Amino acid sequence: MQPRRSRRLVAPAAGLIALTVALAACGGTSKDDANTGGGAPAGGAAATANPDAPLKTGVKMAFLPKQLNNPYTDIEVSGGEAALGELKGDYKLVGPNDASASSQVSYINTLIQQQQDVIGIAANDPNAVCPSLKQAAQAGIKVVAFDSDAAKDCRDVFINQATTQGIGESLVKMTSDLVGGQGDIAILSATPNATNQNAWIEVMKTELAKPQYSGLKLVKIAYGNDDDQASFQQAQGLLQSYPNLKAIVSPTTVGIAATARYVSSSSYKGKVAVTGLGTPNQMREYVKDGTVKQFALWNPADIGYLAAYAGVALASGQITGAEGETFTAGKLGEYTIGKDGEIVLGPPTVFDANNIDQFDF
Ligand code: RAM
Repeated sequence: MQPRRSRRLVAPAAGLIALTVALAACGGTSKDDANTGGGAPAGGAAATANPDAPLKTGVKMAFLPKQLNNPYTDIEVSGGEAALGELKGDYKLVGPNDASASSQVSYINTLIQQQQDVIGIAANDPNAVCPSLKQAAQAGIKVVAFDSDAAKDCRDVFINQATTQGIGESLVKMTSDLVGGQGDIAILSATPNATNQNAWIEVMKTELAKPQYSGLKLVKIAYGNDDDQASFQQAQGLLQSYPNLKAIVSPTTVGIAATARYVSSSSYKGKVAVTGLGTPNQMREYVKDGTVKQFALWNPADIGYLAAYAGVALASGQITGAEGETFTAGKLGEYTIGKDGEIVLGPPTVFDANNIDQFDF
């Protein structure tokens, strides 16, 4: 469930808090549907790993992120490109401009026709992509889910940025700390079908039910669809509809940046807390102007990097996706595959005014 040795994703810095790595839990609104496949890897159910197999060169790996017009995506796939450069593989990037449930299906079908060796996918919906991913597996293509999981029987491994439990816990704790444990809060999420956001929100709901958070009331979960304008409008709508709102927590880099932009130029600045998951470069100005006190993330480039190493290890027969298998991911070191093919990158980092200038992504 955890990497063999835990490490920070970014250089340690004063005031930086490494969040607790806890048990991982996958799932979300569609999790019951998504998990019915028995957990067999898409293409490797009967295969046996050969840990001594040399890594192949020339592996063709295509990255299919949630959407292309998202700065987070650009950072993620840059790590994949760097890793495939190190591995002498063949990097490709394709993807839709929106993160709607079925927007990735036609891309998967094209990648099958192109006979890619590995597809790396951040699934916009755990199930909508499944039939195509199964066809890819039948064609001998390895499937690495990263960032946002596909249903477990439709991929070989899942690169999780941090444990789902740890991310959900940290989102609630940051929010509670910012509002002194009291008041109405709202979540501004990505799309309603996103596997990763839905899994984090489930953990948040469980956390909010605990006695230490009894002063917090979740009044609304809104969806900005990982679209900047839609997220901006949703933030505005939340603040108008819920006059007692004390915080908006947005577990998406698009949502938190749009919320911070709205709040920073409104009368809510300094009165309503904004937190969630954001990139330091997008959030810097809102931390500097006092709109945002703290937020969290991991280094997205490391997700793409780890996904590429996992993909080439799969294509080389070094791993099959079974629990307990190990492989080395270049500069990130050795990883052990956890339950249900999950590979956890490492703990996220909390950013604030003291440390944000030490990060550039
Ligand atoms: C957005 C996407 C992505 C998520 C980050 C935190 O960029 O929804 O899937 O991991 O936010």
